[in-house]
Amino acid sequence: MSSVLRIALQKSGRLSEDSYQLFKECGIRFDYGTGKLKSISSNFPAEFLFLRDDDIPGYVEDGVADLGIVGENVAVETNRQVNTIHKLGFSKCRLSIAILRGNDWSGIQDLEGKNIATSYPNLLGTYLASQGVTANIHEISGSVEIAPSIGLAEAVCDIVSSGSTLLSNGLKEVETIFRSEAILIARPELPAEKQTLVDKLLFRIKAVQVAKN
Ligand code: PRT
Ligand code: ZN
Repeated sequence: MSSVLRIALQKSGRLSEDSYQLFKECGIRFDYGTGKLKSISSNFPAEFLFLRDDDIPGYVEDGVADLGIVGENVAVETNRQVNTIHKLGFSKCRLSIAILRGNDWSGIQDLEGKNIATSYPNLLGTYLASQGVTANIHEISGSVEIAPSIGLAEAVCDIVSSGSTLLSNGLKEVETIFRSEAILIARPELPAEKQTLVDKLLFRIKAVQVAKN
């Protein structure tokens, strides 16, 4: 049986449109957006799986998918054994610490012993440890920005893009701890015939990127 690459993409969110567009520009056709959870390409040996972004690194590690597209922030936070094979240049953002606008800031040591709300406890924990700061990390899955104004935490650590969400929640960005963009990840130890397909795909992706620059 000939090989088919299984590629996991975010079903619906900030990575989806650019991910779908990338394959389109690579000349790889498949249907999406009809509520389907998977789709076979009509002109390339690939099958696409549409998933929540947080689940993608795990599926790739387990070999359920051979490749996936996720934000670097999610790839690092989930800490799965996957290989980053290419940076894709879209969905750029940063993970930053923010505090109430009216509060003073003299540096990361201000957070010693404080409460910080985040959906990225691993990335934040690693950063604080590297700075020699001990703080209480409160993991929350959404609406992190509201935590300081309701007294849950003195600071947040969240994804920032334009900065308008921080602004509208009365917060100011004081420290960037991680910069992210969409990346293509692969499962370790791809069989040779799948690796050939990955090489073909990468060749096309690079050509698309060169054409855009
Ligand atoms: O449903 P699913 O779990 O698949 O999606 P999700 O809601 O977890 O993720 P999604 O679609 O919001 O984001 C997917 C990826 O896009 C993230 O993991 C990042 O790598 C990247 N990305 C780029 C962003 C943003 N920009 C972004 N602005 N992810 C989130 N945001 C959020 C942020 O959390 C905050 O609430 O947007 C708000 C801040 O935006 P600004 O422009 O107001 O600063
Ligand atoms: Zn998610």
